[in-house]
Amino acid sequence: MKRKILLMAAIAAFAAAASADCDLKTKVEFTEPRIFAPLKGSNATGGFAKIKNNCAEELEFVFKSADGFKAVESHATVEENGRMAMKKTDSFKIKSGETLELVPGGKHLMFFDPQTEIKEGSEVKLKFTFNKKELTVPFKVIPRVKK
Ligand SMILES: [Cu+2]
Repeated sequence: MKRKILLMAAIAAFAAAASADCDLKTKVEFTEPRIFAPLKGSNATGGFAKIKNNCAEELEFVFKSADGFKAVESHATVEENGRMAMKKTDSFKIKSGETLELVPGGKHLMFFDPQTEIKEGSEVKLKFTFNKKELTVPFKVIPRVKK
């Protein structure tokens, strides 16, 4: 009987270690989180940032939603038949200690159908999940062409 209890304790300890909670707010570092202000007449725009994973484990992140936009997607840019094309992806993965760069012409976030005017200089709140835990990050709206 005693042995069984010890075994169960060991399993519980292992389970706790496997889902070791990383504090996303302090361990996931966003540098220059930004969105291009949508051009007039366009219903889509892009978002970019550098995202560093300071957690001990690999993080898989999913872009869930953005305030003021009807829909969002994560995209990678791939070459197809000599042309660069955007491809939807369900998530991005960042290894421990590594930085993912979301840049124009590379991996990026996409926003569709703004429901309100997305003004330059304002902030849009983006919701992500990192290993299924939610994190909200404000992204700054900037002009598409840097003045
Ligand atoms: Cu795209």
